[in-house]
Amino acid sequence: MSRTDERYNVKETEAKWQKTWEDRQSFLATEDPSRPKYFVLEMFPYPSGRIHMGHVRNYALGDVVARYKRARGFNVLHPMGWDAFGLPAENAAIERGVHPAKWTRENIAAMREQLKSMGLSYDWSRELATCEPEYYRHEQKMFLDFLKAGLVYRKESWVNWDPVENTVLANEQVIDGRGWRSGALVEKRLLSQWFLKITAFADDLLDSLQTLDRWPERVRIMQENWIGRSEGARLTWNLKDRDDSLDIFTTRPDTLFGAAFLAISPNHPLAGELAAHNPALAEFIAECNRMGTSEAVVEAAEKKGMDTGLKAFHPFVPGWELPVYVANFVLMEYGSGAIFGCPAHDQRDLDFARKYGLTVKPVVLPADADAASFQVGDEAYSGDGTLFNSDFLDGLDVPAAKAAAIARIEAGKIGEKTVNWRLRDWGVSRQRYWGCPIPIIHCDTCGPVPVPEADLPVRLPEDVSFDKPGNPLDHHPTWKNVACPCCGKPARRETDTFDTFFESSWYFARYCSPNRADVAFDRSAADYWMSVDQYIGGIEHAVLHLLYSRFFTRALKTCGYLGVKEPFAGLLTQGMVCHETYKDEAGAWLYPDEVVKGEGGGLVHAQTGKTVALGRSEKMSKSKRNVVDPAHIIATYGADTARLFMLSDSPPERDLEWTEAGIDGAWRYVNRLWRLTALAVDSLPAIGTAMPELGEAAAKLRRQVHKTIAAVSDDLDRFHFNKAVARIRELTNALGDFKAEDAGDWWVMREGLESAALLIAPMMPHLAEEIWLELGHAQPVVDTAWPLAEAALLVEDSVTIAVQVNGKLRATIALPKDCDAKLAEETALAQEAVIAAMSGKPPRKVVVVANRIVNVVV
Ligand code: ANZ
Ligand code: ZN
Repeated sequence: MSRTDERYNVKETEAKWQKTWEDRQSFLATEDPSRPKYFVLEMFPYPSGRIHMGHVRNYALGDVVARYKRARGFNVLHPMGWDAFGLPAENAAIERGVHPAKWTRENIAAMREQLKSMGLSYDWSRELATCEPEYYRHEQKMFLDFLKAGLVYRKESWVNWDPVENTVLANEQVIDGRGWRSGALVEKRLLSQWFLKITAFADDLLDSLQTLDRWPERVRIMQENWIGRSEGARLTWNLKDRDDSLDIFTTRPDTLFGAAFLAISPNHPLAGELAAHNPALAEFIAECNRMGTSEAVVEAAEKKGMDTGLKAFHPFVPGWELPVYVANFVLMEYGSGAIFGCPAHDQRDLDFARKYGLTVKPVVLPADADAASFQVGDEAYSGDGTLFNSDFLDGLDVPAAKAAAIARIEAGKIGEKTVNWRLRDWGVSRQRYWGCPIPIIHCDTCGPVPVPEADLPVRLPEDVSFDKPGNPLDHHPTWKNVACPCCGKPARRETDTFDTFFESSWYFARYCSPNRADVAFDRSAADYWMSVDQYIGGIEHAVLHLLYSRFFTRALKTCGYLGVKEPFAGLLTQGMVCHETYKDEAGAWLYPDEVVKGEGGGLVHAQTGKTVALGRSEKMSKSKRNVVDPAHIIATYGADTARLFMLSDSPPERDLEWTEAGIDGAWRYVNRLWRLTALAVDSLPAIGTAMPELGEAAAKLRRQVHKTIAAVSDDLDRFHFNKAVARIRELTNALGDFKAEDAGDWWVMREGLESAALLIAPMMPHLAEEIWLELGHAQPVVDTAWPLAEAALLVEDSVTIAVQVNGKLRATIALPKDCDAKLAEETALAQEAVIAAMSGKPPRKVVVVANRIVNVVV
């Protein structure tokens, strides 16, 4: 068979190289202080059972970075693991009777094989699964250390209760008033919970965002908003006919003369007290609580209130009484759970005032408005301006008026300047089985007692049943019954487990020494590897996971575990993988492989032939069936093709449109590059052959080769993977079009093919290895350095000039056109042939004729 007919055998080739890398332990990482380190990490997956295209994209991106940095001489750590606790495992147990541990471990095994088939350069010896006691024992210890350090406390608090999942949800797990997984309307309940004091680091979490200059601006802004620092004032209002007062928080003390009412949260203690004698108010409060009082719910809901009948005295104007309402939009968890409302300058207050017939008195005059006629209609005015209708504040601008009002408040000792944070402490208790047990024992005499360190880990019992609703740990017959570590009397274990964000808040550091049983991290290993140099994952984790990890790293530093406070120095948030959607005539979603092109060119159902409606492209999701299974793609076209397509079509942070044509194009490229090599290889000069004289076309091609090397390196440094791929494809086309005739041509062909193999290796590592081997190299690409571009070849106008030693031609060199004499002289004297001709003597004279010749006299 001639080589032209040979085909690239993807399956065999990819399996062969995966085995080679494994046998050679190519990706095993060890600390080596003599080399610069590079820790690249992709967000670890939840072991749902199968990888999806989002995973493929995420891990392909990470692998390019890892392999590229490796080739550039970095000591790379690139690990993988499993975020293995969580609800789906329990749901599987409830629905299918399979134990969460078994379900999870089987899923991990299946997904590990899938990941291995992608040829990812992971150090598998560092694999971890968070559901194993070898992992979670360390976080139990961390929790106890945080407790000692004052970073943990227990508090009765209102929680979001998901009536379907039977569990507490974090605020951020409530989306538009519904549970993030169940979609059920969330209710309020009062429970005793463990909290981590993330607010203790609020200032630093905010300020340090400035230092994260390799994070996307957008993510930093999201974090900033989530932390939500507000400068304002706390102010006390005296209540009429009561020996009592009300504290409010405001960011606009300048608008105090425009106040129309006070409002307290339905969960404010005063509201509760009044409701005890006021059934209508009690009913109103109950209604608010049914609706939920989280920010998201409140934002969406109609603003409602009820007059309590109480009056409050304005702090600056003797005798001015304002009504006090209970209002559904005032959150108990923010500020002091009470506000003053200024309808003219706050939209919510305005809507409220219109509804309940309260006065709307503007006190800030916009620059172009007239004081006599300015009015507020349906829209509150929240901009800048000059104060009016405001006594001692009249004539001041907003910032000055804020300062003046605060000065007066502080002078009168009725309040002070304060800073308020939107950030709340992190409630970590979950009434769930498949999570890390909270290492606490409850004793009727001693209260909550930490489990002694010697008794860690508190293992999750595996003999549990899921036939009753609620927490299996709670109804396990024996597990929770233990003696109190303090007094020895019968006591009960805490049956709550940690929020699963707990595990993902420190896993990155565990990778530094994942097999140490005695400690969470080997300190010197952590000092060597941390922080993660490049973290890659979905934008959906832009707030919580990243914020919790930043907090955890600080808490671990406080407790002496780690030396750094920022876990992730660089962050890349990748876009989604999208696909067209299809519906049949009945409106049911169809899978892409159920749809074909009909005779008329329109889309039809593959079996029934009936018309199919094409919908817009959306994120691949099971619910819309617009998914393509990566396993199928890899089995058909190989991992390299899938990886190449993932990288080539759009920049990583943007959404990617999955198309049949795109994957086809990638597949054809794989074959083209392979065939190009196979056809050329017999004509190529041996490895290491000195460069012969080059004709014009060869010199030109060579310049393209080196320009490609430089540009691709630059692209990869900036994560412009799609551009890098496009450039390598251009080079491949140029090599394919090149008609090699003489020795110089073939020499450049070799250089071009070798460069293409090395440059494409981070994206298509298997094909690169195969080509490299075909080109005669004994040492695989994984152990070969990144190619370097010759500077002189990067300039568009380069000239080839002669170098003579004592009048005899010894070499030709490529130089930028019109370059300075010094570069010409240095380059000439560095040529091996020139050095040889000089036989160790120093040059007596060097004459450079620009763009023509370098004459060396010895
Ligand atoms: C009077 C006022 C006048 C306000 C005005 C705003 C505009 P941020 O920026 O988010 O901190 N507020 C205070 N506590 C609240 C609570 N527990 N629930 C709901 N709203 C609350 O917002 C601070 C502003 O939100 C405060 O300033 C207060 O209304 C309201 F023209 O006070 B302001
Ligand atoms: Zn006790």
